[in-house]
Amino acid sequence: MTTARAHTNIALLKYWGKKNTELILPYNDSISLTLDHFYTDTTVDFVSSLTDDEILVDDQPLTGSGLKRAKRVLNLIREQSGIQENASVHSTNHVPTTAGLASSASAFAALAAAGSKAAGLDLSDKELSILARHGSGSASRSIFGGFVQWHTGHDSQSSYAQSIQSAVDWDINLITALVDTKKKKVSSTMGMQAVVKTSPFFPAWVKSAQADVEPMKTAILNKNLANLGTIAENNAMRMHATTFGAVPNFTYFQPQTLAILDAVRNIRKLGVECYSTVDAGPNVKIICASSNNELIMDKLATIINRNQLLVCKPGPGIKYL
Ligand code: 2P0
Repeated sequence: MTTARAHTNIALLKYWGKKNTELILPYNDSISLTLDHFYTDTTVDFVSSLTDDEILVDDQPLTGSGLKRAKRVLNLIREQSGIQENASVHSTNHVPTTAGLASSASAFAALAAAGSKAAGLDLSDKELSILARHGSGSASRSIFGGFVQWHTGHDSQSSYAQSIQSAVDWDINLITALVDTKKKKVSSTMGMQAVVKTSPFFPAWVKSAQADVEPMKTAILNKNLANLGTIAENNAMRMHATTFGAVPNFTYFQPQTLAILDAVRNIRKLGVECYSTVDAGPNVKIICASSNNELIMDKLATIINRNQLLVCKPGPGIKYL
């Protein structure tokens, strides 16, 4: 029996579109920051008396596409280890559903780590990343702490994440503005599938996102917040532009999302370094130095309640408990 802990991550360069939906191969590289505070603990045991995999998430049986994806990861573990037994999986999300942060990244990273170790495999971080990717694309990045790059690759073995900077020894953090924490109308998976098929902006997105990779890595390695933030904000806006171009068109933005994006631009004009990024939802994550957190949160207080602002710092990679 093995328990593993994985943390969530936020993409600074987004994964948005699959060139292979079965293997979950993305069109472009993405770069993320793993966060502290929010994580998933998963315990896996292979038990001969079980007639099927038994998967509980926060004490509820997993169903639907989540179950299908978890079984896909467990089947790969059985294939690689030769184990035949069904698995007993207990997963606890320490990602409040109200936090508006994705838990699929931490969930599938923790499942890959705990499951492979429980099956007696001793996988490298690269192999774990490939395994986690089969559950959810963004999970490939949650194997590592700090800044992480997911390489597009051309097949399953070449599409994996790698550390850029695991120990983040400089002042960077995120303020998450929780605009709306209800389940979104268009899931990430459906949203990216729609833009790949119908948005004429999609090819331009892929080209510009790939061109962001080297400048973003340089900004991280130089600990240059202004360059990192500028590239991240532009990248996020271009990702969302693909949704406006889709047929039928859709958006993840809400009025308050736009108000916060505007406020961040205005705070920046005052000389305070802060930049926005938005995932497949209405919540805004503001990239800034922690020394400016109070000032920025005070400025945002006219738009959003203070208790809907959440500070996240860089977090670690996979741990076995
Ligand atoms: C990201 N997102 O890079 C991007 C930015 C959402 C917007 O990864 O279909 O849940 O399971 O591979 O990983 C969310 O997508 O999608 C995501 P699947 P996933 O963080």
